[in-house]
Amino acid sequence: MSVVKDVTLKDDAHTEFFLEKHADYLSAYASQKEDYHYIMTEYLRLSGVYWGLTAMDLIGHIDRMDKGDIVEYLKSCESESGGFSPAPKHDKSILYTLSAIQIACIYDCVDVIDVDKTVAYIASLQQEDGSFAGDEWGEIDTRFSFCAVASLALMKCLWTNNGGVNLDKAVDFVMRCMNFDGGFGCRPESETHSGQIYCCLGALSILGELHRVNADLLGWWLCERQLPSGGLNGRPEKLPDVCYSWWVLSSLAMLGKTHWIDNKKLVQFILASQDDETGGIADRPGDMVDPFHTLFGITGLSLLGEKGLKKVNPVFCMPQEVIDRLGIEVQILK
Ligand code: GRG
Ligand code: ZN
Repeated sequence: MSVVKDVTLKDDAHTEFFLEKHADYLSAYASQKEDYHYIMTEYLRLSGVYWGLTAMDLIGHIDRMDKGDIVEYLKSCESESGGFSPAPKHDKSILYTLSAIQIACIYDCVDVIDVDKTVAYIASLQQEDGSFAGDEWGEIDTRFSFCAVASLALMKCLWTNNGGVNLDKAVDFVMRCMNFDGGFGCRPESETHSGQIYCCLGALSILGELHRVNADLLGWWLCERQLPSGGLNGRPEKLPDVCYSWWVLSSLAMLGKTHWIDNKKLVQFILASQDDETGGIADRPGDMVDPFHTLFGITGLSLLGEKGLKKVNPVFCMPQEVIDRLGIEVQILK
């Protein structure tokens, strides 16, 4: 028997968007470097910087972030042989390499990155079957296929000067991770998960191969992620979580099917997950806020057309104006 796990929104749940409070929360988070939570999350710092910066840009407050400080930090994470770590003296990985490139693109300063070495690092992670390892330890995951393709595209090195990356094989591997339900997992024969769907559709969209998916079957699976509370879960029988307002909704956006879910109810769920005292957005109403769910609540609201927010690109999870400035086109199904 399948059980629907869900939450109930309170009658007095928040219904307005606390834009200024979120700006205060994100700018304080970036400056309170002695804070316990900040210190404990060092192992993912560079992605944390990308989450905060993107959220601040989308709500029109990027000027409150310290560009000099951020670019200097980014440089301190760059490896001699190419690639980025989350923090100095940590291991480099393709995850933080993408975050570094996203930050540099938002600040229009890709020239601070050693592009040739970064491309060589990414190319060195591709395997014979077209998949990508995340780092020198060799774990394979479709997340890393997305990171590789998105990083090359943002550096304008996807189609030429890509260090020998085999794009056909990269597509073949992603397609081998497609399941009977139309969704994608982290490796061939792995269970479908919304986060991996975002990564696989994103990679296929950048590579212009999105027409290979079964859009109706996958669209149906994705809209079944909406629960009576309006929130989305990442897999059947799981609780709703604000971050799936990004992983699921951006996937529907790539398939041209955001109208297949109840947009109004999803907006209500995201707004109910805000903290009106501290600012920030949590995974679900009443939980502790964090920068990750704050970004994906904001990007979800942006895809839903919430007023006062810049448009987010559904593939790169960056302001659309940045993608336009770079002259990058992604494939979106009609
Ligand atoms: C540029 C936005 C962006 C991303 C870069 C790293 C990456 C590429 C994508 C990650 C995709 C992913 C796997 C997202 C899911 C994250 C998540 C909430 C995982 C938790 O999964 P479970 O199964 O939790 O532990 P549930 O919600 O199923 O209970
Ligand atoms: Zn989450």
